[in-house]
Amino acid sequence: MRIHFVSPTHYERGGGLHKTTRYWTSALTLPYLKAITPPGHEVTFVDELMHDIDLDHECDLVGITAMGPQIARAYDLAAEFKARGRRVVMGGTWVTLTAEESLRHCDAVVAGEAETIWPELLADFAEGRNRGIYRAEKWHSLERLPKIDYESLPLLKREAFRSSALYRMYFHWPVVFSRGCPHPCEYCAVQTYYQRSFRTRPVEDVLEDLHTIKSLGGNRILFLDDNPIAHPEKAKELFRAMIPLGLKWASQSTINIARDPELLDLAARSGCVSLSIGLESINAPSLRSVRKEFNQAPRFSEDLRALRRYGIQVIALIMVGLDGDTPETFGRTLRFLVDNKVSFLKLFTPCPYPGTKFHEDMTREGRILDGDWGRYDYGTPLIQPTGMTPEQMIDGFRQVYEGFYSVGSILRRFSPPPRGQLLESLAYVVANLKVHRYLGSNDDAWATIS
Ligand code: B12
Ligand code: SF4
Repeated sequence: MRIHFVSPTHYERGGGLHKTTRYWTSALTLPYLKAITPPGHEVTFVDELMHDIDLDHECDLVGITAMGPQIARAYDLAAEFKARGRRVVMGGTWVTLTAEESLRHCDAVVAGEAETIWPELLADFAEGRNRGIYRAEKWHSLERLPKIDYESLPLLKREAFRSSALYRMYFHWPVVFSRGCPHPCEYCAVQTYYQRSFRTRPVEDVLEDLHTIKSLGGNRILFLDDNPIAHPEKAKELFRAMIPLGLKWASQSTINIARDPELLDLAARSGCVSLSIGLESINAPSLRSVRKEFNQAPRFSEDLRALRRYGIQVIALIMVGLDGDTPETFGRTLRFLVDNKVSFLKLFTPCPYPGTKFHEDMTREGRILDGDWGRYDYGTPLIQPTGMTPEQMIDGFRQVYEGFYSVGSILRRFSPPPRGQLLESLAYVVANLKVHRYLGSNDDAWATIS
């Protein structure tokens, strides 16, 4: 069969498609789906963030992935392809958690990990059969995962990578070490999708990927993991093995990385330069309201100091408008972020992703304000907050962003820069100034910083 994989972009508020000409990393879902497709099929793929989709592309089967607000575009694309006589299959986090709904938009849904079930679906389709929902019944061991062709990453600009030192510093090569997360945060689609399971790949398999990337000239890595340190001893084994490679890497992580001195030391020595950390709230009751109390807000300042001592830049992820927050929380949050010299900030209004406990609770309590999946982005009031009005939530959201990315705040947060990472700090100052300029000139840009 001729299979065409598609990763859609999301709609902007005015209805246009969000596009970019440059992106700092690339998901590897599409080349990975190609790698796990059994031999004998012809596979092509396209990521709409940077490339246009040809709805008349000659193929027998279209496979669509989607995350977050991309789902609205994904459903529209599925309808377009179906109208042109193509069979459409969808997969990924969102459709896994809404399999019945998603099936109304396409011919079949792959729910869960595709490794075991995708060959079965293809065999069925080749024989003219279709079970509709193909649910993976077990987790893959993650041992000896098929290799992707790193040169085919959909968002990698190969020519720019060869010719521009700046682009080489900017582009982060994606690598997966683990899947899942054992924590119970109720809003989180990851723990829901993985049912709080957690697995790591064998360290030698990850090293093979890292060597491949090095051989292509890459030295900046982005771990696509949600919480690579969930098994600290496994993470230590990886970090120890990475030290001789001399790479720089970034990842998401829980704040627990700052609370294990050996882990933090190994992370820094293996090249960790920045971490996106879900602090979520500086308010203990707000953390409790979504079962993220393991974060222990009162320890944040000490934790951030520990990370700073190693020169690790922190990208703070914060939710505003949780139960427990009031209008007064915004000012305190901003002061905390500036006083603790956080390098970069992503704010989120609470998002009730379908399938999560949070969505279930908000539905039961009649608090969902918007059912348009295309608005399930970072900055739309999607739930009725308890300690403020939705308008106050959005005003506070803007107020924190405006204050955080003001020139005064940027100066305060980067002077002095963390020890030993001058170049990284400079890159972050530039990124901060870019956001400052962008927010100043785009009224509706607040929901799209990524
Ligand atoms: C890397 C990543 C990103 C990157 C790169 C994305 C890119 N397009 O380049 C960045 C940081 C940019 C990003 C952005 C966003 N992301 Co993101 N991202 C991830 C992350 C951490 C890993 C995804 C990944 O590549 N995994 C590795 C691949 C191999 O696995 P996979 O994609 O799951 O695919 C497997 C199966 O799902 C299945 N499958 C997937 N698609 C398909 C399609 C078909 C046809 C088939 C057969 C099978 C199949 O097969 C694969 C093999 O088993 C996930 C968390 C997670 N662990 O899933 C979040 C995640 C997918 N992101 C999410 C979200 C919400 C976003 C954002 C809206 C912002 C945010 N809150 O983080 C934006 C949206 C971007 C946009 N423009 O709309 C949510 C999605 C929630 C949901 N219910 O949809 C997740 C689950 C994180 C979370 N905490 O909730 N993201
Ligand atoms: S720690 Fe992060 S990835 Fe894990 S369940 Fe909580 S929000 Fe999800």
